Amino acid sequence: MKLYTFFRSSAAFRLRIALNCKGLAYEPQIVSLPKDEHKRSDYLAVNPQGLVPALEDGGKVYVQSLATMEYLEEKYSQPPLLPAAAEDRAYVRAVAQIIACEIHPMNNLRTLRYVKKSYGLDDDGVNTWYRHWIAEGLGSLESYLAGCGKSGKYCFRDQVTIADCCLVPQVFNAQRYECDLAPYPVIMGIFGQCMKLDAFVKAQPNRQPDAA
Ligand SMILES: N[C@@H](CCC(=O)N[C@@H](CS)C(=O)NCC(=O)O)C(=O)O
Repeated sequence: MKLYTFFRSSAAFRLRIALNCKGLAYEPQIVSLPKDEHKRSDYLAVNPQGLVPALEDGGKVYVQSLATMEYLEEKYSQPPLLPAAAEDRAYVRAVAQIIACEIHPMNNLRTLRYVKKSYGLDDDGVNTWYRHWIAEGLGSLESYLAGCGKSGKYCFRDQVTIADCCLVPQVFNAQRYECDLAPYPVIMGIFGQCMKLDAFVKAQPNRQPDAA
């Protein structure tokens, strides 16, 4: 397998965790976002959307991290990253989507570049935008996790799932932007438990070959 990845990409980080959890080896193909390598024609030939990550397996390319994690789950079922019961799967997918569909797009590189350029924001202005959407997104995620009563060591009881693969990179991102994470004890408790696991530790940004 080849993973088109960038060390700071939280969507690529999700896949690195999922691949590690399933014990699947991959060859990293580095696509630098600050150098705009994701917009080069050779990468657009891999992923026409021009976004990282993309996963190549068996000569086929898979894009969109949630869809790709579902692909991995179907093709390489062990250990499972989804619970057995339909209602629990729906909960895990909801947690993953709160992060990947509601929080992450507001704070993506192209969004930050756009608000900076179009509204003449300086770095403080961009950080205010970033922290606003983190506070709103993590606040509602915290309420959802606490209210559902399904979380345990991880987002779903004591089973690592795709929800954790999404939660940990989002917290890394929020830490990078120095967001106040004290209001989210459930999220931070899960984060702490995940970061005791090799699969998560090895996938973190500063352990990647392009992190130098
Ligand atoms: N929904 C996509 C998001 C992919 C995405 O936005 N990746 C970011 C890096 S985390 C990216 O390539 N950004 C480039 C840009 O915004 O220009 C997924 O889950 O794969």
